[in-house]
Amino acid sequence: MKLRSIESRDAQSLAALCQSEDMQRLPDSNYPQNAAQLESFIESLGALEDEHHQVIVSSEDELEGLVFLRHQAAADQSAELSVIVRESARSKGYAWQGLLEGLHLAFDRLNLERVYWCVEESNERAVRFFKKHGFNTLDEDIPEALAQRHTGRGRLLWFAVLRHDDYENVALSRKEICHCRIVKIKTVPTLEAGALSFFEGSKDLPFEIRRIYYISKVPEGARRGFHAHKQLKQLLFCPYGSIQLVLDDGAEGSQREEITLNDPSIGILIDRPVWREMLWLEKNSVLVVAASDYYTEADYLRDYTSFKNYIAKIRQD
Ligand code: T46
Repeated sequence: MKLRSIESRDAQSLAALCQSEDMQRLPDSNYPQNAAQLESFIESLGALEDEHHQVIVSSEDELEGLVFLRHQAAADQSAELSVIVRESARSKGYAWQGLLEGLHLAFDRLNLERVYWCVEESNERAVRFFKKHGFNTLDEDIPEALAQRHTGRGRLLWFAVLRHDDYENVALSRKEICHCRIVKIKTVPTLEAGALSFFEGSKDLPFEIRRIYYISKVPEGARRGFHAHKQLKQLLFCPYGSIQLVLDDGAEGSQREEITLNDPSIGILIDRPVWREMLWLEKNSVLVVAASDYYTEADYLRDYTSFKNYIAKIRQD
């Protein structure tokens, strides 16, 4: 996926997005809701060479969402960020990628110092999304002008990111995901010639490596996995691109947890029977796996109910 400027050919798809519940929740978004008005709105953005409004598009240039920065305040170089994705683009990583790209836009292209956004506490899906990605709600008072724009809405949770925050890795500041360790792979930077990452068999991993496999040439949006292993231990990492990994430990009442692998120096050590699903956020991203044993189909649990039963049984024993 990527962000690009809005063009008049987007008017039709944008009109549908503007009528969505998420868009309706935003006060004074300024977006007209029918295609004809949107076309003139888009023309006016083009005339202003506006960069504050961008669409999220798939690698096939299909419109998946909208990112925009509003109410830029000169005093503290801040702005308010909104990310809206169409319903069919949910759970495919577009919202997370859109948020990251929106922050890049704010800090790298528009030179802002601080970006705010808020969600209604009752919007459980959105609250879960930000918490899951490691963003903490703001404790400090938010600027008066900002708060005033949202008066009349339900109780709001505010978030803020500063220019120098490590927002890309905010999710990686967690130590584990679904009880599986997030591992820092040793990485040696080379001046203007990239970086070299390595791990050494019995020194860096709690198992002997018997097999290495990698998954490549996957189109954007494709999903793989949907299974767990009974015994196999693995280190998963993404040396190129961006892949979302979803893990589920099968325990009663537990939540599925997600992490975006987009940093060659980060690995996930899966050393227990955990259900896994992988979503390719960018085409051609590569997933590499170092495994503790040879390939054997008998170690797979490829049916979710069998996996849950298996977990219930080992907990009982
Ligand atoms: C895992 C996730 C992260 C082999 O013949 N040898 C191998 O070493 C592997 C891994 C697979 N295969 C065969 C089995 C299937 O016929 O390759 C085919 C595709 O495997 P699968 O559908 O299991 O691929 P993914 O991407 O769903 O899962 C893979 C691993 O299989 C799995 O262990 O944890 O990556």
